[in-house]
Amino acid sequence: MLVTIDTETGEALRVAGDPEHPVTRGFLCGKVAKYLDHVYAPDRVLYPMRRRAGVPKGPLAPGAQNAAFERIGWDEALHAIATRLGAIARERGPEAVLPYSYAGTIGTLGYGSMDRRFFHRFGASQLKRTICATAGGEAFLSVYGRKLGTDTEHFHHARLVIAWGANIHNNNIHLWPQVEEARRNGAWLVVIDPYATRTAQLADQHLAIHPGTDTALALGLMHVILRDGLEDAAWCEQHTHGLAELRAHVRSYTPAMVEDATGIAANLVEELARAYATTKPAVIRLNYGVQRSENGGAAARAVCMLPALTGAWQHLGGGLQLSTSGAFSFDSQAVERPDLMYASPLGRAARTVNMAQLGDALCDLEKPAVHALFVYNSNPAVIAPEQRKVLRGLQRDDLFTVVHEQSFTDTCDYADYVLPATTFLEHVDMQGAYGHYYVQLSEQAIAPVGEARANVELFSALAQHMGYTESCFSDDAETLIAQALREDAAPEDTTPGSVLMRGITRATLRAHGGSERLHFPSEHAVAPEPFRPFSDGVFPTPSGKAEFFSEQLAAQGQDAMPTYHPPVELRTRQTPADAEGMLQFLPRKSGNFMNSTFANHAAHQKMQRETLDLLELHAEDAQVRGLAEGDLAEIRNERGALRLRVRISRRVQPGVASAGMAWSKLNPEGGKGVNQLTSQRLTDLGDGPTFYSTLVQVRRVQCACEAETGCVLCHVGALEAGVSLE
Ligand SMILES: Nc1nc2c(c(=O)[nH]1)N[C@H]1C(S)=C(S)[C@@H](COP(=O)(O)OP(=O)(O)OC[C@H]3O[C@@H](n4cnc5c(=O)[nH]c(N)nc54)[C@H](O)[C@@H]3O)O[C@H]1N2
Ligand SMILES: Nc1nc2c(c(=O)[nH]1)N[C@H]1C(S)=C(S)[C@@H](COP(=O)(O)OP(=O)(O)OC[C@H]3O[C@@H](n4cnc5c(=O)[nH]c(N)nc54)[C@H](O)[C@@H]3O)O[C@H]1N2
Ligand SMILES: [Mo]
Repeated sequence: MLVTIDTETGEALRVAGDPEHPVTRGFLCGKVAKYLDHVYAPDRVLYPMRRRAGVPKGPLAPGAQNAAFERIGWDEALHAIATRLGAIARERGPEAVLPYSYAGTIGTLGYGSMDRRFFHRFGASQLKRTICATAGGEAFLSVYGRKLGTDTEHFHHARLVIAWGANIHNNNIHLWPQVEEARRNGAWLVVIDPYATRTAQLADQHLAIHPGTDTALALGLMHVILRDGLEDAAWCEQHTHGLAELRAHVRSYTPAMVEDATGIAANLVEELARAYATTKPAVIRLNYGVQRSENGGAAARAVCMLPALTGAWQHLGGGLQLSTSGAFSFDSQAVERPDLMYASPLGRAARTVNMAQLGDALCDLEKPAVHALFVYNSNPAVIAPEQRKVLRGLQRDDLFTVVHEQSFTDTCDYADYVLPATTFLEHVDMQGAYGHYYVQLSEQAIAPVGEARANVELFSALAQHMGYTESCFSDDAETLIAQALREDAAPEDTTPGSVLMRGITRATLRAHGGSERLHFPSEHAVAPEPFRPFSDGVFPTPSGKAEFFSEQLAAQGQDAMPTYHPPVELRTRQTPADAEGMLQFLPRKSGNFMNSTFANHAAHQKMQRETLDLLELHAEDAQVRGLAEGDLAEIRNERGALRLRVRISRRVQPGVASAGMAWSKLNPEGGKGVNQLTSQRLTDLGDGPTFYSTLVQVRRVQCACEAETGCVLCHVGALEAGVSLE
């Protein structure tokens, strides 16, 4: 990204894509093109703020934060926070403190560096960061051993592109020009998604699969491929493990069985299998949508196996991309210093708490209970599953909550202290990637807005207030970057994984304008440029081959081969023709927000207006419930409830309803979002969340004063009080 600065005021005037960058190629996605709306937002957190005495925790109307919080100085804030954390550690043990962070920034330093050092040294509970990608990640690793994927820059070579649970046009826009180029050269684009995303609408074919049934489809494709002898037998023989077992395993996954499970017609399953196995190069863009359901690990695993069966990795532009993150090997031990846990008062590795079960952690955890929550890079009041329980936890009077933020988010509404964070324009950081193969250095472009401080500075300063004397707490961002890059390592250093980044330093990055391609030298196991991951048939798995059959997973009590289990939600589903029947709910990301980020900006809301605060329902499901376009519907299950206006939509299939993520406090009901409905159940692999395995009831609700005001607010609270709405 290029930032234009006003040389007189030092303010950023404009942001634009870098035309020199081979992946972004001069354009930004719609939401980031408006990034300055975020940097200079009227509700930007500018100063440290302390909750005023007596003001209860809970949703604040936009702009009301000054009534609830008072401005204080940084020193005062840090002193008070350090004192309180210290007292909690003494009284309850340091594990009573829980950090909560995710990917507000994916800068190497901002995501995890000084913060980790701080919490390790403190002895705080460790956060298991599962909220996004662990099920798919484990699935991929079980088959291939390392997260590498088809290079984004090579997708244009493909002649068949399958977007599998991947909303490329919304969520991964910089891949789109590659897909378009491939199509101009005759490629066919197939989208497998229960929802007719923009990507699906623009595709050559959309297979609207029933949610949570991808395992059956992937195994069915393998059934046809093996039945018809379309696998790459020589490649499989040499480079895969467990083909005989797989052959026997997929025998029952006939196209008819697959049709029954997935809703995709048997002849389309046959066609896709043949096209996939015979078109070269064929590439799958698997994204994380597939693994956000209870059997998402098995599903992702089965999909990942397809290119091993057809040998698609051999062809430039063929293969599969889930993530490229395994190519980056920053020195996380040096940057995060997990060894500091042994210097903490705890003197051992602290317990881990799964971030996908924050509600349970705040409400049920004992020995010790969580008494302090330190939030940064995340908005858990919105993005974590089972929102009602999360909010019940955040509301606890005896929970001390600190939030380091750029915007006054829903989570800030529950904080005792809110601290101002810089945006990535205001600090230096370094990025790896999960969609391409460049290491990037992002320079500081403008001075911090207000009194904002970067994550590194915050935790460094807090460490001083805690009295930590280790010199690592004084490292600045430049030093941390040098450590992450192993600038001091000997040239012959061959630490596993460090090979692709050898020779990349701050100096070389800066000489390359901040973005440098990983080095794919020919003398190493990974193939030389043009980089075709796994084309050499070398896999860092237990068998050294791509694994259809995993002894390792079997030893952990998992299925040795991915097996289709109908989702619990699906098993209990009644016929959609029944007004009381349950619908499968897809609480999806919004194309113009970044998870919940940007949801507070008018320009972003305007771009999102097609689905913002709307429930998308198929006409059949609406009709049996007496719902028409614009009606107020209540979506509920045993975990929570939410009211949204109905949008009759052909984007969803019968039996499926969809709504998007946004800031909950901006919802007309105030403080409720789509995660009211989601559960803390974890995925089969990787202990991830199961957002897309959610069953709901939908019914019409009448608002007594509707004629006058169209108000939904008059019923807020009625639900909780058990008052009938009719
Ligand atoms: N605009 C925008 N871009 C983003 C984000 C954002 O919030 N907004 N978030 C970023 C983040 S954090 C991530 S992890 C990536 C994620 O990128 P994606 O994985 O593309 O994201 P999702 O939208 O979660 O899921 C993709 C699709 O999976 C579909 N899906 C749901 N259930 C199933 C199923 O059972 N089977 C199949 N086949 N498909 C299913 C959904 O309808 C959705 O369209 O995007 C990143 N990019
Ligand atoms: N229903 C449903 N829930 C979901 C998902 C879904 O698809 N559906 N997606 C899940 C996924 S894939 C993900 S990754 C998670 C994302 O969950 P989060 O990582 O919590 O994502 P955001 O909502 O973007 O919140 C990030 C916050 O970090 C702040 N921030 C940005 N940069 C910095 C910084 O440098 N320092 C500090 N201190 N703060 C910063 C931003 O202002 C923002 O408020 O949500 C998950 N939740
Ligand atoms: Mo994510």
